[in-house]
Amino acid sequence: MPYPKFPESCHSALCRHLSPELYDSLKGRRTRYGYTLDQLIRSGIENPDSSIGVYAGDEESYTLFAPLLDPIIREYHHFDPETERHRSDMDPSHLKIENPDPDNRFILSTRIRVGRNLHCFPLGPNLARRERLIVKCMVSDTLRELSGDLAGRYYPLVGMDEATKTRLIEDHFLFKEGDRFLESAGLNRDWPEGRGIFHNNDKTFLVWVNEEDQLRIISMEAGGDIRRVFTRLSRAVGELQKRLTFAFDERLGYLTSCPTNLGTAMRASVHIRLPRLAKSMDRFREICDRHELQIRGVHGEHSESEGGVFDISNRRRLGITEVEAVRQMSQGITELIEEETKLSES
Ligand code: ADP
Ligand code: DAR
Repeated sequence: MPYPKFPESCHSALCRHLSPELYDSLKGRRTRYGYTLDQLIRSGIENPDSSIGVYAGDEESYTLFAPLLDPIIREYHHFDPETERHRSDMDPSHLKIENPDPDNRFILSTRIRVGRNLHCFPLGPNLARRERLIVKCMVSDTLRELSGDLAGRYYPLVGMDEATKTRLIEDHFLFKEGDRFLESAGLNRDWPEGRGIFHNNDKTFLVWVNEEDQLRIISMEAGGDIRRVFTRLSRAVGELQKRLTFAFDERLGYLTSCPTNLGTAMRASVHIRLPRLAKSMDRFREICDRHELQIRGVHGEHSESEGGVFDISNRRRLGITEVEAVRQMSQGITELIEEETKLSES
């Protein structure tokens, strides 16, 4: 394939960091699992409106294509993969925070998720059909062994009726389908085979299987008790890693298909109603930028806010521990609530 032609409108990390010279130096490389540069960049080529534009196909992608991936990682995470090492800390006893909204005046719900992929398997973009089914069996068998408040059931997408699927998506439990970025990256191949969702009876602990990552491990509940949500997630991840080995790199932390999720692979978010700040978006964004918070809509990535409700979460995932990222998010939410209160009293 010749050097791609990026349209003028393209502002992705891919088009900013892939020079013709770098393309020529990497285009002949292939990982042990057969993953190539063209596969790595396909999503960003087919979707020139991508923000990043690349997806790794296996652990080796992060070393073999490091001349392209390292600058993208450095820019997004403000972390230098050549000189820094990721640190992980999921110990809830280190998380000294209070509920930023004990009277439930602003925060509707809290959700904290981590992405994980199984060591010794390719990542999603490069998983063969048979490998994806093996991953599904290993993960669903492990989930079936969980007990107590984590006990639940795995629901395969194959055979799930449309009404149930729609309800789970609208209730924010299940992943959306048909994402064009994931499609181009090869993450939707053989859909819906091998995909599904596990959840406990209260739907406060859920696991997505074989979406963008092989596992998205999720703890969520109504209200703003961020510490309780984190504690449940930490306990669940601890149980799973007794039985499963996750792809982990000393420099980059937990490895994921998208480089934006490396490190903790964690997104800690609240759905929060801020109608007055919604009318002062410059001030809203200034507070979020200062606390390195990301603003999403009520249906997650690529969606809009509704009725003054926003999805606010940590933006950084790499070079920061899980405890530090949750603490930073909580501090940012506290300031947003203080500002919303001030605006409502003015
Ligand atoms: P991810 O968080 O896994 O990167 P998305 O941003 O697409 O993926 O969000 C996935 C789903 O989780 C969406 O339905 C979104 O509305 C829901 N969600 C995210 N944060 C919260 C929250 N704090 N409370 C309830 N639902 C949430
Ligand atoms: N849409 C892709 C990925 C951006 C990060 N979000 C993920 N990984 N879900 C893009 O390059 O814009």
